[in-house]
Amino acid sequence: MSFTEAEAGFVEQRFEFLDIVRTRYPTYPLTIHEILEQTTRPVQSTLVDRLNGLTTAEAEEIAELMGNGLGVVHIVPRTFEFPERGQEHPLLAFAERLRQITPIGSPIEHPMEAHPDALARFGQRDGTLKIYDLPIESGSDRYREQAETNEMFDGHNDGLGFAGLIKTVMFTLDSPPLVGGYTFFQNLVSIAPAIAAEDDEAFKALFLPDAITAIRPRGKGAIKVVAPVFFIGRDGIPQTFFRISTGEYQIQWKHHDGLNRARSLLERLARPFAPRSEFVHLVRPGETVVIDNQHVIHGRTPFVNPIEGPGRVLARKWFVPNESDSEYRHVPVVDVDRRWSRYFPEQFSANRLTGEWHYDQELDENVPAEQT
Ligand SMILES: O=C(O)CCC(=O)C(=O)O
Ligand SMILES: [Fe+2]
Repeated sequence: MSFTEAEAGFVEQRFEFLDIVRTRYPTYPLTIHEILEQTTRPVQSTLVDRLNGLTTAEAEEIAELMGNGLGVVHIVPRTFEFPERGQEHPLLAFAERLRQITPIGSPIEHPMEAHPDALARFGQRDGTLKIYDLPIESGSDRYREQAETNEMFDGHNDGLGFAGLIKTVMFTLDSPPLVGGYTFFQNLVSIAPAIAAEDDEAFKALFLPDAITAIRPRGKGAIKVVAPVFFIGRDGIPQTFFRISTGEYQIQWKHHDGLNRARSLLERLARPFAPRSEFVHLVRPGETVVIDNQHVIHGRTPFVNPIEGPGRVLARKWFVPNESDSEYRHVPVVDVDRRWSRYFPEQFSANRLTGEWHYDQELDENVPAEQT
Protein backbone atom coordinates (compact mmCIF):
# COMPACT_ATOMS: atom_id res chain seq x y z
CA MET A 1 0.00 0.00 0.00
CA SER A 2 1.53 3.27 -1.06
CA PHE A 3 1.60 6.48 0.90
CA THR A 4 0.93 10.00 -0.31
CA GLU A 5 3.88 12.37 -0.34
CA ALA A 6 2.70 14.01 2.89
CA GLU A 7 2.27 10.62 4.60
CA ALA A 8 5.72 9.52 3.47
CA GLY A 9 7.19 12.70 4.96
CA PHE A 10 5.23 12.36 8.18
CA VAL A 11 6.24 8.75 8.88
CA GLU A 12 9.94 9.66 8.53
CA GLN A 13 9.78 10.51 12.21
CA ARG A 14 10.09 6.77 12.87
CA PHE A 15 13.89 6.88 12.49
CA GLU A 16 14.37 9.45 15.22
CA PHE A 17 11.74 7.64 17.30
CA LEU A 18 13.75 4.41 17.07
CA ASP A 19 17.06 6.07 17.90
CA ILE A 20 15.66 7.59 21.08
CA VAL A 21 13.85 4.40 22.12
CA ARG A 22 16.96 2.23 21.70
CA THR A 23 18.92 4.57 23.95
CA ARG A 24 16.19 4.82 26.57
CA TYR A 25 15.65 1.02 26.70
CA PRO A 26 19.10 -0.50 26.12
CA THR A 27 17.77 -4.03 26.67
CA TYR A 28 14.81 -3.67 24.31
CA PRO A 29 13.60 -6.96 22.77
CA LEU A 30 15.00 -7.59 19.30
CA THR A 31 12.17 -9.72 17.92
CA ILE A 32 8.46 -10.17 18.41
CA HIS A 33 9.15 -13.77 19.36
CA GLU A 34 11.35 -12.55 22.18
CA ILE A 35 8.53 -10.33 23.45
CA LEU A 36 6.00 -13.17 23.34
CA GLU A 37 8.37 -15.43 25.26
CA GLN A 38 8.52 -13.04 28.21
CA THR A 39 6.30 -13.53 31.23
CA THR A 40 4.18 -10.98 33.01
CA ARG A 41 5.84 -9.53 36.12
CA PRO A 42 4.87 -7.50 39.16
CA VAL A 43 5.69 -3.82 38.82
CA GLN A 44 9.03 -2.92 40.43
CA SER A 45 8.27 -1.71 43.90
CA THR A 46 9.97 0.25 46.61
CA LEU A 47 9.17 0.80 50.28
CA VAL A 48 9.04 4.30 51.68
CA ASP A 49 8.31 5.46 55.18
CA ARG A 50 5.39 7.75 54.34
CA LEU A 51 4.03 9.39 51.21
CA ASN A 52 4.09 12.89 52.58
CA GLY A 53 7.59 13.33 53.89
CA LEU A 54 9.50 11.45 51.22
CA THR A 55 13.24 11.54 51.96
CA THR A 56 15.76 12.51 49.29
CA ALA A 57 17.06 8.94 49.22
CA GLU A 58 13.54 7.58 48.72
CA ALA A 59 12.79 10.09 45.96
CA GLU A 60 16.08 9.24 44.24
CA GLU A 61 15.30 5.54 44.39
CA ILE A 62 11.92 6.11 42.74
CA ALA A 63 13.49 8.34 40.07
CA GLU A 64 16.08 5.65 39.39
CA LEU A 65 13.44 2.94 39.00
CA MET A 66 11.40 5.23 36.71
CA GLY A 67 14.40 6.04 34.53
CA ASN A 68 15.91 2.58 34.24
CA GLY A 69 12.83 0.38 34.29
CA LEU A 70 9.75 0.14 32.12
CA GLY A 71 8.14 3.43 33.15
CA VAL A 72 6.04 2.25 36.10
CA VAL A 73 6.96 2.21 39.79
CA HIS A 74 4.97 0.87 42.72
CA ILE A 75 5.47 2.68 46.02
CA VAL A 76 4.50 1.05 49.30
CA PRO A 77 4.45 3.36 52.32
CA ARG A 78 5.01 1.80 55.77
CA THR A 79 2.48 4.15 57.26
CA PHE A 80 -0.35 5.94 55.57
CA GLU A 81 -2.40 8.54 57.35
CA PHE A 82 -5.70 8.97 55.69
CA PRO A 83 -6.33 12.67 55.02
CA GLU A 84 -8.98 14.34 57.13
CA ARG A 85 -11.87 15.74 55.15
CA GLY A 86 -10.84 18.89 53.35
CA GLN A 87 -7.13 18.28 53.79
CA GLU A 88 -4.82 17.77 50.87
CA HIS A 89 -4.27 14.19 49.78
CA PRO A 90 -0.75 12.85 50.65
CA LEU A 91 -0.30 11.99 46.96
CA LEU A 92 0.19 15.71 46.25
CA ALA A 93 3.04 16.18 48.73
CA PHE A 94 4.60 12.97 47.43
CA ALA A 95 4.46 14.28 43.84
CA GLU A 96 5.80 17.69 44.84
CA ARG A 97 8.88 16.07 46.38
CA LEU A 98 9.43 13.65 43.50
CA ARG A 99 9.16 16.50 41.01
CA GLN A 100 12.25 18.14 42.49
CA ILE A 101 14.29 15.07 41.59
CA THR A 102 12.86 13.89 38.29
CA PRO A 103 10.76 15.53 35.55
CA ILE A 104 7.33 13.99 36.13
CA GLY A 105 5.61 17.28 35.23
CA SER A 106 3.23 19.58 37.01
CA PRO A 107 -0.09 18.54 38.53
CA ILE A 108 -3.33 19.65 36.92
CA GLU A 109 -6.82 19.96 38.22
CA HIS A 110 -9.42 17.76 36.59
CA PRO A 111 -12.88 19.32 36.28
CA MET A 112 -14.49 16.14 37.65
CA GLU A 113 -12.64 16.65 40.96
CA ALA A 114 -15.45 19.03 41.82
CA HIS A 115 -18.30 16.78 40.66
CA PRO A 116 -21.27 16.87 43.10
CA ASP A 117 -21.38 13.03 43.30
CA ALA A 118 -17.77 12.92 44.47
CA LEU A 119 -18.24 15.80 46.93
CA ALA A 120 -21.34 14.13 48.39
CA ARG A 121 -19.47 10.86 48.85
CA PHE A 122 -15.98 12.01 49.91
CA GLY A 123 -16.60 15.40 51.46
CA GLN A 124 -14.53 18.42 50.55
CA ARG A 125 -11.99 18.20 47.75
CA ASP A 126 -8.53 16.88 48.56
CA GLY A 127 -6.94 17.73 45.18
CA THR A 128 -7.36 14.28 43.62
CA LEU A 129 -9.94 12.67 41.39
CA LYS A 130 -11.67 9.70 43.02
CA ILE A 131 -12.03 6.59 40.87
CA TYR A 132 -14.67 4.24 42.24
CA ASP A 133 -17.62 2.13 41.20
CA LEU A 134 -20.39 4.68 40.99
CA PRO A 135 -23.67 2.95 41.75
CA ILE A 136 -26.47 3.95 39.44
CA GLU A 137 -30.12 3.44 40.16
CA SER A 138 -31.65 1.10 37.65
CA GLY A 139 -33.40 3.06 34.93
CA SER A 140 -31.23 6.12 35.56
CA ASP A 141 -29.58 7.50 32.47
CA ARG A 142 -26.63 9.02 34.35
CA TYR A 143 -23.63 8.38 32.12
CA ARG A 144 -20.76 6.47 33.72
CA GLU A 145 -17.23 6.51 32.46
CA GLN A 146 -15.64 3.06 32.28
CA ALA A 147 -13.40 4.10 35.19
CA GLU A 148 -16.57 4.64 37.28
CA THR A 149 -17.68 1.01 37.07
CA ASN A 150 -16.34 -2.19 38.65
CA GLU A 151 -15.89 -3.69 35.20
CA MET A 152 -12.81 -4.49 33.20
CA PHE A 153 -11.15 -1.31 31.90
CA ASP A 154 -9.06 -2.31 28.88
CA GLY A 155 -5.63 -0.94 28.04
CA HIS A 156 -5.35 2.78 27.32
CA ASN A 157 -3.34 5.92 27.99
CA ASP A 158 -5.02 8.49 30.15
CA GLY A 159 -6.05 11.92 28.94
CA LEU A 160 -8.11 11.31 25.80
CA GLY A 161 -8.57 14.87 24.52
CA PHE A 162 -5.49 16.28 26.25
CA ALA A 163 -3.35 16.31 23.08
CA GLY A 164 -1.00 13.60 24.38
CA LEU A 165 0.27 15.98 27.05
CA ILE A 166 -0.57 13.90 30.13
CA LYS A 167 3.01 12.95 30.87
CA THR A 168 2.58 11.20 34.19
CA VAL A 169 -0.34 9.51 35.92
CA MET A 170 -0.38 8.60 39.60
CA PHE A 171 -2.83 6.45 41.51
CA THR A 172 -2.95 5.99 45.27
CA LEU A 173 -5.24 3.43 46.82
CA ASP A 174 -7.58 5.07 49.35
CA SER A 175 -9.60 1.96 50.06
CA PRO A 176 -9.37 -1.63 48.78
CA PRO A 177 -11.78 -3.91 46.90
CA LEU A 178 -12.84 -7.29 48.28
CA VAL A 179 -11.37 -9.17 45.32
CA GLY A 180 -9.98 -8.35 41.88
CA GLY A 181 -9.04 -4.92 40.56
CA TYR A 182 -5.56 -5.72 39.29
CA THR A 183 -3.96 -2.78 37.52
CA PHE A 184 -1.88 -3.86 34.50
CA PHE A 185 0.67 -2.13 32.29
CA GLN A 186 2.47 -2.51 29.00
CA ASN A 187 5.27 -0.29 27.73
CA LEU A 188 4.30 -0.10 24.05
CA VAL A 189 7.04 2.34 23.10
CA SER A 190 9.76 -0.08 24.20
CA ILE A 191 8.55 -2.78 21.81
CA ALA A 192 8.78 -0.50 18.75
CA PRO A 193 12.28 -1.69 17.73
CA ALA A 194 11.10 -5.32 17.51
CA ILE A 195 8.19 -4.38 15.25
CA ALA A 196 10.51 -2.25 13.11
CA ALA A 197 13.00 -5.08 12.75
CA GLU A 198 10.42 -7.62 11.65
CA ASP A 199 7.69 -5.82 9.79
CA ASP A 200 8.65 -2.42 8.44
CA GLU A 201 5.32 -2.01 6.64
CA ALA A 202 3.43 -2.49 9.91
CA PHE A 203 5.84 -0.25 11.78
CA LYS A 204 5.57 2.60 9.29
CA ALA A 205 1.77 2.42 9.30
CA LEU A 206 1.67 2.96 13.08
CA PHE A 207 2.99 6.49 12.40
CA LEU A 208 0.24 7.43 9.94
CA PRO A 209 -1.48 10.60 11.17
CA ASP A 210 -4.88 8.85 11.06
CA ALA A 211 -3.82 5.35 12.12
CA ILE A 212 -6.28 5.21 15.03
CA THR A 213 -9.52 6.98 15.91
CA ALA A 214 -10.86 6.97 19.45
CA ILE A 215 -14.38 8.14 20.16
CA ARG A 216 -15.93 8.80 23.54
CA PRO A 217 -19.43 9.37 22.22
CA ARG A 218 -21.32 10.77 25.20
CA GLY A 219 -21.17 12.85 28.29
CA LYS A 220 -19.27 16.03 29.09
CA GLY A 221 -16.09 14.41 27.81
CA ALA A 222 -17.44 13.49 24.37
CA ILE A 223 -14.58 13.71 21.86
CA LYS A 224 -13.27 12.07 18.72
CA VAL A 225 -9.48 11.92 18.49
CA VAL A 226 -7.65 10.94 15.29
CA ALA A 227 -3.97 10.17 15.85
CA PRO A 228 -0.88 8.14 15.01
CA VAL A 229 -0.25 5.18 17.35
CA PHE A 230 3.47 6.03 17.53
CA PHE A 231 4.76 9.57 17.13
CA ILE A 232 7.30 12.10 18.33
CA GLY A 233 5.43 14.46 20.54
CA ARG A 234 5.71 18.20 20.93
CA ASP A 235 8.68 17.93 23.29
CA GLY A 236 10.65 15.60 21.02
CA ILE A 237 9.74 12.51 23.05
CA PRO A 238 8.56 9.23 21.48
CA GLN A 239 4.96 8.61 22.49
CA THR A 240 2.14 6.17 22.02
CA PHE A 241 -1.56 6.85 21.63
CA PHE A 242 -3.47 3.65 22.09
CA ARG A 243 -6.78 2.36 23.35
CA ILE A 244 -8.87 -0.79 23.14
CA SER A 245 -12.64 -0.50 22.73
CA THR A 246 -14.04 -0.77 26.22
CA GLY A 247 -17.42 0.25 27.59
CA GLU A 248 -18.57 3.13 25.44
CA TYR A 249 -15.20 3.95 23.91
CA GLN A 250 -15.22 3.21 20.18
CA ILE A 251 -11.89 2.55 18.55
CA GLN A 252 -11.38 2.41 14.79
CA TRP A 253 -8.19 1.73 12.92
CA LYS A 254 -7.37 2.85 9.40
CA HIS A 255 -7.74 0.01 6.88
CA HIS A 256 -4.23 -1.06 5.99
CA ASP A 257 -2.78 -4.57 5.96
CA GLY A 258 0.39 -3.70 7.84
CA LEU A 259 -1.57 -1.72 10.39
CA ASN A 260 -3.89 -4.68 10.95
CA ARG A 261 -0.92 -6.85 11.85
CA ALA A 262 0.45 -4.22 14.21
CA ARG A 263 -2.98 -3.82 15.80
CA SER A 264 -3.31 -7.56 16.52
CA LEU A 265 0.07 -7.62 18.21
CA LEU A 266 -0.50 -4.47 20.28
CA GLU A 267 -3.99 -5.55 21.35
CA ARG A 268 -2.64 -8.91 22.40
CA LEU A 269 0.10 -7.28 24.46
CA ALA A 270 -2.34 -4.80 26.00
CA ARG A 271 -4.33 -7.50 27.79
CA PRO A 272 -3.93 -8.13 31.53
CA PHE A 273 -1.02 -10.50 32.28
CA ALA A 274 0.10 -10.47 28.63
CA PRO A 275 3.72 -11.32 27.79
CA ARG A 276 6.12 -8.60 29.02
CA SER A 277 3.28 -6.79 30.81
CA GLU A 278 3.49 -5.71 34.42
CA PHE A 279 0.76 -5.73 37.05
CA VAL A 280 0.05 -4.61 40.59
CA HIS A 281 -2.71 -5.41 43.02
CA LEU A 282 -3.30 -2.32 45.12
CA VAL A 283 -4.69 -3.61 48.41
CA ARG A 284 -3.18 -1.51 51.23
CA PRO A 285 -4.28 2.10 51.56
CA GLY A 286 -1.44 4.36 50.46
CA GLU A 287 -0.02 2.01 47.84
CA THR A 288 0.84 4.21 44.87
CA VAL A 289 1.83 3.81 41.24
CA VAL A 290 3.67 6.35 39.12
CA ILE A 291 3.16 5.79 35.39
CA ASP A 292 4.95 7.25 32.35
CA ASN A 293 1.70 7.77 30.48
CA GLN A 294 3.41 8.67 27.19
CA HIS A 295 5.15 5.29 26.93
CA VAL A 296 2.98 2.96 28.96
CA ILE A 297 -0.66 1.95 28.68
CA HIS A 298 -2.62 0.66 31.65
CA GLY A 299 -5.95 -0.89 32.50
CA ARG A 300 -7.59 -2.80 35.34
CA THR A 301 -9.42 -6.07 35.76
CA PRO A 302 -12.98 -6.24 37.13
CA PHE A 303 -13.39 -6.18 40.90
CA VAL A 304 -15.96 -6.90 43.59
CA ASN A 305 -16.47 -4.56 46.53
CA PRO A 306 -17.24 -5.68 50.08
CA ILE A 307 -20.87 -5.24 51.15
CA GLU A 308 -19.88 -2.75 53.85
CA GLY A 309 -17.63 0.27 53.52
CA PRO A 310 -16.45 2.42 50.66
CA GLY A 311 -15.03 -0.38 48.49
CA ARG A 312 -12.27 0.23 45.99
CA VAL A 313 -11.35 3.90 45.75
CA LEU A 314 -8.32 5.26 43.91
CA ALA A 315 -7.07 8.83 44.13
CA ARG A 316 -5.80 9.85 40.69
CA LYS A 317 -3.62 12.76 39.60
CA TRP A 318 -2.43 13.85 36.16
CA PHE A 319 0.78 15.75 35.37
CA VAL A 320 1.62 17.85 32.29
CA PRO A 321 5.14 18.67 31.05
CA ASN A 322 5.10 22.37 31.98
CA GLU A 323 3.07 24.58 34.23
CA SER A 324 2.02 26.47 31.09
CA ASP A 325 0.26 23.31 29.84
CA SER A 326 -1.99 23.11 32.85
CA GLU A 327 -4.98 24.92 31.42
CA TYR A 328 -7.71 22.39 30.75
CA ARG A 329 -8.03 21.35 27.14
CA HIS A 330 -10.28 18.95 25.34
CA VAL A 331 -9.14 18.59 21.75
CA PRO A 332 -9.39 16.24 18.75
CA VAL A 333 -5.65 15.71 18.03
CA VAL A 334 -2.34 14.92 19.66
CA ASP A 335 0.49 17.44 19.64
CA VAL A 336 3.10 16.10 17.20
CA ASP A 337 6.55 17.66 16.84
CA ARG A 338 6.32 20.56 14.38
CA ARG A 339 8.97 19.04 12.12
CA TRP A 340 6.38 16.44 11.10
CA SER A 341 3.00 17.93 11.95
CA ARG A 342 3.65 20.55 9.25
CA TYR A 343 2.88 17.86 6.65
CA PHE A 344 -0.75 17.96 7.84
CA PRO A 345 -1.36 21.60 8.71
CA GLU A 346 -5.14 21.23 8.88
CA GLN A 347 -5.22 18.24 11.21
CA PHE A 348 -2.65 19.80 13.54
CA SER A 349 -3.74 23.42 13.32
CA ALA A 350 -3.14 25.53 16.42
CA ASN A 351 -6.84 25.96 17.15
CA ARG A 352 -7.31 22.18 17.26
CA LEU A 353 -4.62 21.83 19.91
CA THR A 354 -6.08 24.06 22.60
CA GLY A 355 -9.44 25.00 24.02
CA GLU A 356 -12.46 22.79 24.31
CA TRP A 357 -14.01 20.75 21.56
CA HIS A 358 -16.93 18.39 21.86
CA TYR A 359 -17.95 15.48 19.73
CA ASP A 360 -21.40 15.76 18.23
CA GLN A 361 -22.74 12.28 17.59
CA GLU A 362 -25.26 13.37 14.98
CA LEU A 363 -22.74 15.33 12.94
CA ASP A 364 -19.98 12.76 13.65
CA GLU A 365 -17.72 15.79 14.12
CA ASN A 366 -15.95 17.73 16.83
CA VAL A 367 -17.25 21.24 17.28
CA PRO A 368 -15.79 24.07 19.38
CA ALA A 369 -17.39 23.94 22.85
CA GLU A 370 -18.96 27.41 22.56
CA GLN A 371 -21.23 25.99 19.88
CA THR A 372 -22.66 23.11 21.93
O1 LIG B 1 -8.99 1.44 38.31
C1 LIG B 1 -7.84 1.40 37.92
O2 LIG B 1 -6.97 0.67 38.44
C2 LIG B 1 -7.41 2.26 36.77
C3 LIG B 1 -8.42 3.31 36.44
C4 LIG B 1 -8.01 4.09 35.26
O3 LIG B 1 -7.39 3.61 34.35
C5 LIG B 1 -8.29 5.53 35.18
O4 LIG B 1 -8.96 6.07 36.06
O5 LIG B 1 -7.84 6.16 34.21
FE1 LIG C 1 -6.57 5.18 33.07
